[in-house]
Amino acid sequence: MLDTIRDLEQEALAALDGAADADAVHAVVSGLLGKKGRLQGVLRQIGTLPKDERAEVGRLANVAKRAVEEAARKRLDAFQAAREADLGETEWVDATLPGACRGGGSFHPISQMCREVEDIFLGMGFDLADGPWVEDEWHNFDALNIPADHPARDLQDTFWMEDSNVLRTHTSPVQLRVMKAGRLPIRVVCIGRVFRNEATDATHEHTFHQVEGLLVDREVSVAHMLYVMRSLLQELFGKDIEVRLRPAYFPFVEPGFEMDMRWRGAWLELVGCGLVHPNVLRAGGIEPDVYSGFAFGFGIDRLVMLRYGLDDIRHFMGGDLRFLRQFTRGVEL
Ligand code: FA5
Repeated sequence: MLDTIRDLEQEALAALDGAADADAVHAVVSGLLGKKGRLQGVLRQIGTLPKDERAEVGRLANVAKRAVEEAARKRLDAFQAAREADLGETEWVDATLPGACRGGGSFHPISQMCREVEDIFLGMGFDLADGPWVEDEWHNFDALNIPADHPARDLQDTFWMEDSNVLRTHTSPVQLRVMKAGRLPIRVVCIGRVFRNEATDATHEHTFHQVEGLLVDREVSVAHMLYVMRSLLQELFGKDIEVRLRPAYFPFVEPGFEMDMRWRGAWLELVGCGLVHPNVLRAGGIEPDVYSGFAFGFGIDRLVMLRYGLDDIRHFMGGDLRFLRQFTRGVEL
C-alpha cells in the first residue's frame, strides 16, 4: 500500500507538470484527493492492514497530499502570472477608436423653424402663449369679428366637432385667450398647430403650423407692426430682405394687410397682419379708446419650404424618414 501511495503521488506530480491550464490542474487534484479520488480509495482499505502499519500509511498519505497540493498551487500561480504578463497583448483597449454610435434623432424641420422663430421673438421681448387645438366657436370665429352668418367664415374650411366645437383653423383665437387673462400691455406670440378641411395639394395641408403675434399697448401704430415684422424676416432671411405691405381683408384687423417679401425676383405673400379691430379688443375686455394693438399671423410650413426649396408641403406629415433625415442640423436637444 505504501508503494501504491508513492506511485499515485508520482503519477499526480507528473500530470501536474504536463497540465496545460488551470482546469487540468484542478482535474488532477480532485482525481487524487477528492472524495472519490484515488488516494481516498486506497485509504478506505486501511482497516485491512495490521495495526502497526496503519500509522505509516496515514503519514505517507499526508505527505503525498501535501506534495501534490503544493505542486498544484505552484502550477496555478505560474498560469496566473503568465496570463497577467499577456494581458497587455491579449486584452488591450484602444481608447482612441471612435465609439459605436447609436443613430441620434433630430428635430423635425418644422420644429426647428418653430424654435428659431420663438427665439427671435423672445429676443424682442415677447412672451409665449398657447391655446387648445379643439376650440369653441366663440374664440375661433365670433370674438374675432366673424359672426355665424358672415361670409368670412368661408375663408377657412373648418373641421367641425359634433358638439359644435372646431379644430382651430388658425392661431388667432389665442389672441382672445391672452386678452381675457387681463394683463396689459400685451406682447405675445403663439406658435402651434392648426387644421383646415382642405383638398390638399402641394401648398395646402389639412394640418399645418402658424405663428400668431399680438401686441396691445397705448398708441400702437402700423409703424410698430412694420418694424417687428421686418425684424423677424431679416433675422430669418438676411438683412437686405425687401418687404412690402398690401391692403388685405381679415375681419379681426382694421386696417388689414398682407406683407410680401421679395424672394428670387418675385413677391411672395408671407404674413397676414393689421391693427386689432376694436370689436376684437372689446370682446377681449379691452377698451379700444385707450388701447390699440397689432396682430399678425403666418404659416411656418411654407417658410420651411421656402428655405429648403421644397416642392410639396405634404412631405412634412408624410412620415418618410428618408425625407426627414435630410434635416439633421440643429440637433442639440
Ligand atoms: C389667417 O389664418 C389669419 N389668422 C392670419 C392673421 C393673423 C391675419 C392676425 C391678420 C392678423 P390665412 O388664412 O391667410 O390667415 O393663413 C395664414 C397663413 O397660413 C397663410 O399665409 C399660409 O402661410 C398658411 N396657410 C393657410 N392655409 C394653409 C394650408 N392649407 N396649408 C399650409 N399653410 C396654410
